[in-house]
Formats: sequence, C-alpha cells, structure tokens
Amino acid sequence: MLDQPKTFAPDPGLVETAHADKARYEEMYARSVTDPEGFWADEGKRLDWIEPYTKVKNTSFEPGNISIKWFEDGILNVAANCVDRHLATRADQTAIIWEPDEPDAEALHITYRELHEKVCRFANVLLSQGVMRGDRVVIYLPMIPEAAYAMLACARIGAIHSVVFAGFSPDALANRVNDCGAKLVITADTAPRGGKRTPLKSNTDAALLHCSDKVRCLVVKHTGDQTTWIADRDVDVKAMMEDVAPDCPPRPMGAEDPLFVLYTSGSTGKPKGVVHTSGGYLAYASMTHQYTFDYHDGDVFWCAADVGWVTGHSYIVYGPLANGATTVMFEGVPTYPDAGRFWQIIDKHKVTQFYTAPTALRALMGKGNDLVDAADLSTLKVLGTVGEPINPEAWTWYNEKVGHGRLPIVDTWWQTETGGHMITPLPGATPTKPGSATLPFFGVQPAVLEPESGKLIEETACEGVLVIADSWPGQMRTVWGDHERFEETYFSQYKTYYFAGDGCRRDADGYYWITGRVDDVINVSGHRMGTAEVESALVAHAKVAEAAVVGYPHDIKGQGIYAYVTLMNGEEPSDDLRKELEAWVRNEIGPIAKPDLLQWAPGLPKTRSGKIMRRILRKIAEDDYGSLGDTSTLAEPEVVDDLIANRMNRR
Ligand code: 6R9
Repeated sequence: MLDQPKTFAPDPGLVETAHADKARYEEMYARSVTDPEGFWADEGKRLDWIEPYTKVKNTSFEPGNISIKWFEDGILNVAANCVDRHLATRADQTAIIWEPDEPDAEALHITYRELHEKVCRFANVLLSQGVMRGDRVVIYLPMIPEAAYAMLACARIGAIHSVVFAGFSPDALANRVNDCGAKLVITADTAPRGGKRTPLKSNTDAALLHCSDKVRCLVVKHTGDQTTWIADRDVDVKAMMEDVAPDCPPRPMGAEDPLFVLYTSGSTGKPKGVVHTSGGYLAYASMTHQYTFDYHDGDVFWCAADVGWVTGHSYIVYGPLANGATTVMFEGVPTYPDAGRFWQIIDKHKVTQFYTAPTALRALMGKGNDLVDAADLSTLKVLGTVGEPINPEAWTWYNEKVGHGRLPIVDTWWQTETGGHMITPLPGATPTKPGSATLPFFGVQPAVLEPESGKLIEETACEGVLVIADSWPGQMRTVWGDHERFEETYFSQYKTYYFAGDGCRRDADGYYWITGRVDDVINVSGHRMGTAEVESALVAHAKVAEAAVVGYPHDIKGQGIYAYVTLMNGEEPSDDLRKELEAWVRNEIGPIAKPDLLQWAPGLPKTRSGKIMRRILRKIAEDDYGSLGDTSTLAEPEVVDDLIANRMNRR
C-alpha cells in the first residue's frame, strides 16, 4: 500500500466544535439525498422569508423539459437577508473589511449599520436613474466596497446584476452589456492593482460606443483620476448618494426571480450568461459557506477571489453576508508590494478562514519561504482552495507553510453554474487526501459515466466523466435569453444528468479526484476560457487566416494558452507580428487571454472532412509528440512534421 496517498484526519479539537463531524455529515448527507424535500424545507429556514414557501423542490432533468425551481412560492429579498436582518443583533459588527492596494493606505471597516445605509443610498440612486425590477445592470468595478453596495442595491430593488471582471476589455464588456440588454453600467474612474492603474472609465467609454445610446453610466470616483465626462450619460455615484434618502425599502421578490447573470466561457460560441435566482442560490451560498469553512460567529472570513467571478459572488458577498460574517475584500494582488502580502493581511486583520486558488499558491511558493515564515498566521482555522486541481506540491506547501501542519484544507470543486460548493471536505468531518476534492456536499449526487457510451459506472473505484444526478438549490436555472442552449450544453450529451464538463476519478474510498475539463475549455490561472473565444479573436485580425488554440501544462498557471496561427497568403511571420497578435487578443478579450506561446503554422492538421484534429495539436503543445496516435485520416500528414519541428514548448 506504499503508493496510497497520505490521509490527513481532522484535528480532534476541531471535531468537537465543528458544525459537522463524520457521523453528522453522514447522517445529514443521507437525509439530503433520500428526503431532499424535507432536508431543504428545513435548510430554507436559514433565510428570512416575507412569505414562506410551501413548495420546496420542483425540478426535472428530463430531456426537452429541463426545469429547475426551488422554494418557488416563497417571497424574500436577498439584500434584506444579507444586511437588514442582522441590524437587530450585529449593527455595529464589521460586515466588510476593505484592504486597499497600497498597504500604507487606510483599511476600511464597514459595519452592518453602515452597509445598510450605503446599500439603501445606492439603491435610491439606481431608482433615480429609472432602474426597475427585472432590469439588468452591468457592474464593471474593481475590488472596492462599492462593488458589494452595487450588487446588494440591485438585489434590494429587484434589478438583475451582471458583474463583468474589471480585467476584461471594452469589447468583452460591450458584448455582455448587449447580450443581457443592460440599462446601465456602473464603473469607476480608474482601478489601482499591484501599483498600476486600469482605466475602467475609458474602457467603458470605448465599450459603450458599441451599445445602445440609452445605456447610462454610473461612475464611482475612486482614485479621483481625470476621465472624460459625457454630460447626459455619466452620473457621479458618490455625489448622488449624498443627495438621496438613506433608506429604501427592500422589494419583495419571488424565490425564482433572477438575482444575477454571470458570463462564463464554454467550449463553443461566445460566453453564456449563467442565470442564478434568489431563494435557492442564497440558501445554498449560505449553507456551503457555513459548513465548508466551518464558519462561526466572530470569524473573519477572507476569500481572495475577485467579485467578477462566481467565487467572489458566493464567498465574498452573498454567503458570508447572509451568515452575518465579517468578510474581507482585497483590492490588490498577492505579489504587491511583495510576495508576503497575503500573509501580512491575514495577520493584520486576524483572518480565521482563507480561501484562494492553487495558481496563487504556486506563484508564491516560487518566491521562497522567508515572507510566509515571517508571518504569524496563528488566527487561521481553515484553509481553502478553488478553481483548478491542486497539485500535491502546492497542497503540501499550503499545509506546512501556511497551515503549520495543523489546519484542515478544503479543496472545493464547483463551477459558475453550480452557485456553490459541490464536492468538498468539511473541516471537522472529512479526512483529506492532497489533490482530492473528497466527498459531495449535502444534496449533491455525483455519478461517474463512461465517456463514450454514457453508461453509469457502478463500481466505487473508477474513472470517467463527472455528472450530477439530481438538482440542488444553487444550480443555475437557464442561460440568459437561450434556454435551448442551457439544455444543449448541460443535459444533451448525457441524458437525465447535469454534465459539468469535467473528468474525474473515484477511488476505493469514494473520494473524487477532478482530472480537468474534457471539453475545449481551458483553465488558465484559475480563469476559465473557451479556446474558441481566443481563436475567434485571432481570426478577427486581418492577417490571420486560421487559428487553433489549446491548453498546455504550465508550472504556475496550471494551463497556459498555446496558439497555432496560419497567416493569410502573402503575410510573413515576424516577431513584430507576433507582438501585434498578442496585443490584439488582449484588446479583444483581456490580458488573461493573451497566448503564452504562439506558433506559426503553415497549415493545421485536419481530417479529410476538414475538422481540425485538436488531439494532435494538444500533444505537440504538451511536447509529447512521440505518441500522436492515429494520423492516417489526416488530409496533409506533412503539416504535422512542420509543427513538431517548430514546436514552442520544449521541456
Ligand atoms: C468556482 C469556479 C469551473 C471549473 C470546473 C473545473 C475547475 C474548480 C476545482 C476545479 C479541480 C477544484 N475547478 N474548482 N478543478 N478542483 N477544486 O472555479 O468556477 O470559473 O466556473 O470554473 O474550474 O474544471 O469545471 P468556474
């Protein structure tokens, strides 16, 4: 049994105090899947309802009738659940600790009372701009408290927010504004990050050139940097917040009314708007936040993601605030001014739970141990990771250097589509194995299918594609404006199951090991990207005839972006053109999409029917060209020899 991975049992002290020990997890899990109605009827009570629900679960994964409703006749307001209901007991407790980019600038401690007033004022500003129930509002903000105010203000008046990551380009922003038909965009003048400034307002100006001229622009003057100002369109939010009333009644909303749309990449086409609704999403975000992180009153919770991603939605804003937590919001980056910033912030704010991505850990690992060793870190109780599989080296470093060998590490597998954690250890209940997301959360029924036949694999130890057999409250409800695409993407390949797009292995203990995407989605530094998106950006350039993009293993990013580019007849490859194409992709999508390696390809390997053979391109990008497999169906086999000879990734 020498090659059995090491197992780390929960600390006995923690088992005593945790929300769930092993026996309780097993008992609750069993009930959650044998009696989901009863289980979730009880868990729904963690929220305050204006009208209680009488129906709990009404869901169908049947082909042609994919329909997901939870607590459907309940009436609630999400913002009231995250703010107002805490005023009676914790008005003076800090709700949000905001840590600015510059370590010497002052951190803000925003109490629940202050949060209430800010959200109300922000909501009144939205109302004054004609935003109504069901209207879409795009939020293109950096990591500043106004991002949380804006999200909660939308929830308060029943508007649907769509947060666009501040690293996205004007084009990407315009596409999202247009796809969801937003009435207004909320942005900031400029965004400091790692000592540099992103010109968000001028990006927004550029984006809005491609949108309806009715779209208004609310600007948070954050740095005070000079920007252009369009008199009839731009609104100074902070100034206006002073002028409106400090109170705004929360609007009663149906549990199934949309709360937000969040765009995410898929294997084909443009990013899709994942729709989450109010009651089920919030109950699920709250419950996962409480159990996965073993959250207790008085804890200081820090999720170091960005609000532009689902992790920031569920575990910076909605989950923690629904639970009355103190949540940390960090404007900067882990390496500014030095690679000790995370550890300094943990000590400064006495953080008890810390949640980050493996890519950040790998980057920091590479900077040596002096800075992490210099930190105290004794307030920490639970460590978490998310976004990609964590390699055992990074897991071990996290455990030893940050956790001092005494803390549980929760490796949480989930997706934008799932709203909250799906497969994860619970700190007091689950022995962990480095690299495994371990066991399902309450109500989640994972299954493993044979990839080709779709046959359910009954054996415990197996490998295949990961699917989920029944609905859970945090599940996405539809793709904005395209329910057919929702069915097609998640329910058509393996009927009656939700197909996540990931492969997995299940070991003899029933533990899940996520092996990565099985579709054309790549995961770069924990950011999800469709290879098709990068390809269409490249071919939009006048000199590019064709492009194929694949992922390849990257020491820090997990996966890097490898682009094969065929130029138009008569165009010559050059270093200048390479730089031009890299800049082009940055402009079309954003810096996160810039190819790491770009190879000039005289042609792409295609079948005789014209299909690009991505399997071959992946192998060459991985520098594993010795095992290309069957190339007999290629139209022009000699193309492959050229690609191998000029490959960019040589290990
Ligand atoms: C929350 C989030 C989802 C994709 C998912 C999978 C990968 C996320 C993971 C993980 C292995 C984990 N992923 N967590 N892979 N272990 N703990 O990241 O959402 O941006 O939608 O990405 O990320 O491939 O399918 P999202």
